[in-house]
Amino acid sequence: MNIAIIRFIDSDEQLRIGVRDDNGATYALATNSISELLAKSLAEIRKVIEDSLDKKEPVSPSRILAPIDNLTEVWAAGVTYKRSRIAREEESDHADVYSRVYNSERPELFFKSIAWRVSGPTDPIGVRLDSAINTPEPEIALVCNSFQEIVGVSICNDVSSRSIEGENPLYLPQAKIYAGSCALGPGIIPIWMISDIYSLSISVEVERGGTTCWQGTTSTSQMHRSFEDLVRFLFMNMQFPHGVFLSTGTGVVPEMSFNLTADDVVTISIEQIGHLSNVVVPSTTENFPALFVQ
Ligand code: DO4
Ligand code: MG
Repeated sequence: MNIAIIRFIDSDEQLRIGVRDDNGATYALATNSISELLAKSLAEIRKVIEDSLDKKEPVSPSRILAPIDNLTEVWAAGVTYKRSRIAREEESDHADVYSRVYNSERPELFFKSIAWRVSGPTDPIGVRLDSAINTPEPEIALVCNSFQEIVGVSICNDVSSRSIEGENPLYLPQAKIYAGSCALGPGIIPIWMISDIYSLSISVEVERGGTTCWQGTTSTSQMHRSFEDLVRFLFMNMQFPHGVFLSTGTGVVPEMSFNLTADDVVTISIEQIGHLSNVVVPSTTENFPALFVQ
């Protein structure tokens, strides 16, 4: 049996944390938040989940939210796959920056989002109005607790502006952080449920006007670095008392002529983890009102 930790609104409009099984049944989890769970050790988290599966207190989600809350952060790694290195070299006048980081011991790690800005599986994702080339980035996200342990995995869409980053690598925060640029979900799969984290297929499909306009596939076997090493660098000289999501980089990048646009639907599928689908809208305040309330 596979299970996912989910954050949701129930039929009484209450925000809850639960565990959903393969059959779609959801049971209440004895925690008030994802951040409270991620403050615990892996052994404690496993016990909370197993106790809830023993008790089987059924709950009825009416809306699934992004599986992140409170002070838990999202960070991301870049240029961890050869395809990403080649794509950055194509889009940038500073190609050597990317080949140097690809071959260095120290990885590229960047801040991606605070929890309240993250889109969940029923929210839209955004494209910047001042960006000529936008792209989805399908990535496996490691979910780490406060003890630097990888306790689970999820799906992250590291939506990005290729043209803004390509213009100047110092524009990276603007290319990566804006309303609707980070989607996570649908849930967190506990790490002990994953059989081999280094051989999971990752695919992405963009649907436009009812037909597929771009798709791509890779596998975590193509990663140029180890997940443990990315986590080690992230926690070096920094604590995450409420846990952290670390998105591990994309191995699928479209050709330069592709531009993600409003009304496209992006679906990312990762083996053993699930599917994350989001509709694309312009990245305006009006389009992301829900993200301003936790
Ligand atoms: O170097 C810029 C970011 C690259 C990135 O986000 C990725 O490789 O996934
Ligand atoms: Mg990325």
